[in-house]
Amino acid sequence: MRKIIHIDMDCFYAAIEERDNPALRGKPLAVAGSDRRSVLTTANYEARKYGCHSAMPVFKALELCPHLVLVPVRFEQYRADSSRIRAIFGRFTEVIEPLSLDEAYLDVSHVQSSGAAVAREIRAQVFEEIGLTASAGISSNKLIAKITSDWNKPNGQFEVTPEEIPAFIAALPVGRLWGVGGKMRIKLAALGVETCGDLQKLDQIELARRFGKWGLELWQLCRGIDGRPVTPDRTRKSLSSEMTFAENIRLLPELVSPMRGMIEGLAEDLAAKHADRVIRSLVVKLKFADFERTTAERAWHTLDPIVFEELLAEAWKRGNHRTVRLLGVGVRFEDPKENAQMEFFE
Ligand code: TTP
Ligand code: MG
Repeated sequence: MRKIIHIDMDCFYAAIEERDNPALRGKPLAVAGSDRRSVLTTANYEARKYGCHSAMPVFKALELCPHLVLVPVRFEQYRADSSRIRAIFGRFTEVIEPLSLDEAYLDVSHVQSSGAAVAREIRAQVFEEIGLTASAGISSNKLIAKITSDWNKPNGQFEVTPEEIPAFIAALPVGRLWGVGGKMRIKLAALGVETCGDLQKLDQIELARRFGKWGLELWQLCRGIDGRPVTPDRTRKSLSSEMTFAENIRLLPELVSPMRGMIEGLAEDLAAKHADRVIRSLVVKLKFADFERTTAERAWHTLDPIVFEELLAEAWKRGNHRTVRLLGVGVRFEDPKENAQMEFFE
């Protein structure tokens, strides 16, 4: 039986700011960019009581909580803490899969002690040495470990043993499953499905018919089955988002405003989950009415909307008056291993 732990630091950036500046402790606090239109990267628990949360615009947060203390982002510090925390994980296992600066899966199957004991020990060492609290979920697969890491958040942990999985999953709202977002939830609700237990009543054929390959994955997930291994070397090569239009787009300017929204979403995703990666290039993809696709790409290191617009114009031209059914924007990352080598030779 595998022993998987998912660890997630508690209000990570805000906790670091409180640790480094005791005057901030006990006050509602948020970490935000300095740009006029910037959004909160995170809020501490004091501020969350007022409804402040990640990705909320600063002006909105101040409406909810006028005495909210705002501090600027210090990525270098967060990265440094993140790598010290990872080093602590490394004392227990080599099988570590980071999901972001503050989150990781650990496979501790080979460790003698129970998963819960290992998680408790890791959290104690992180608190002792780094001065931050973490929460953990423990189970025999990634799916359940991830879901349960915020069950007893902050500064807590929750274990679901293999015997407990069937009862645990049956009561779980389907929205908690990986990949079941707003739209999917609405579709499922229309079928009378609220919990994973409800979903278990649909057989594989029905799920495949309605949702394709994803339906088959759902069939497993709603039973608490997840065989994905913890993969230490998972380095993403790119990150992108795509939008298929309800009606094909006829004019180039009509693509610009949806593209801005997508770039903002991408920026949030990058800050939240890939802050440790360096951008190598920007990419715009179009799919035309006849399903032919084209991509335009340029070496660039920041999410520059002007560059995206130039790439969009370039891709658009190739359409030669065809209408557009899908727009994608994305970034390609530098390979961190290549960088490590370059540093070595310098
Ligand atoms: P999370 O783990 O999602 O949030 P958190 O650690 O702040 O709070 P929780 O106690 O609920 O785990 O994200 C980790 C860090 O990533 C967070 O401190 C700030 C950053 N982040 C962003 O920059 N933008 C975002 O939209 C989110 C969700 C997080
Ligand atoms: Mg966190």
